[in-house]
Amino acid sequence: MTLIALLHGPNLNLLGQREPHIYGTATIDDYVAAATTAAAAVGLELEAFQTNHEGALVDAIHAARVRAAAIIINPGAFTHYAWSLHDALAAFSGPVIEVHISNPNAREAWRHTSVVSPVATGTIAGLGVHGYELAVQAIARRLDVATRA
Ligand code: CA2
Repeated sequence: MTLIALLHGPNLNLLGQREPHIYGTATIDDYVAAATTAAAAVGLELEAFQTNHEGALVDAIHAARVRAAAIIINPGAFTHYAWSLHDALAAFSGPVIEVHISNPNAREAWRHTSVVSPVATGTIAGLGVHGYELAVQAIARRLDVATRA
């Protein structure tokens, strides 16, 4: 079965526990469950991983190169400065969708830069759980297009 790697960066394990005015009340398990359901609906498998460590996220991207057809990544605050993620994602050949729960562009200026966006197929921000479902659907569409081409 075709696998999507869903990768989460730092502090996202705290979702639902603090800052509900920004991130809502859904937990990371709720996000993973919604994405898994959306993936199953289009015949895709999804494997989720969360870490607070930059190197572990780089390792997970490398592992995805041989296991996964696509990546959905919410790099958390690494989004804004972790060039190691940029380089690792650049070495991944399938679709990469960058997702954010909030809309970083509507927040502090330091969140307006993403070092991940230049190597992402697309970015979805500000739509919470729905954004993760859309990311899965975008990947399904891209992979379909790739097989027909
Ligand atoms: O909106 C997003 O998904 C972000 O990637 C979330 C990151 C933030 O640094 C990015 O600018 C945008 C932060 C995640 C922190 O999540 C928490 C959740 C609950 C309590 C504390 C932090």
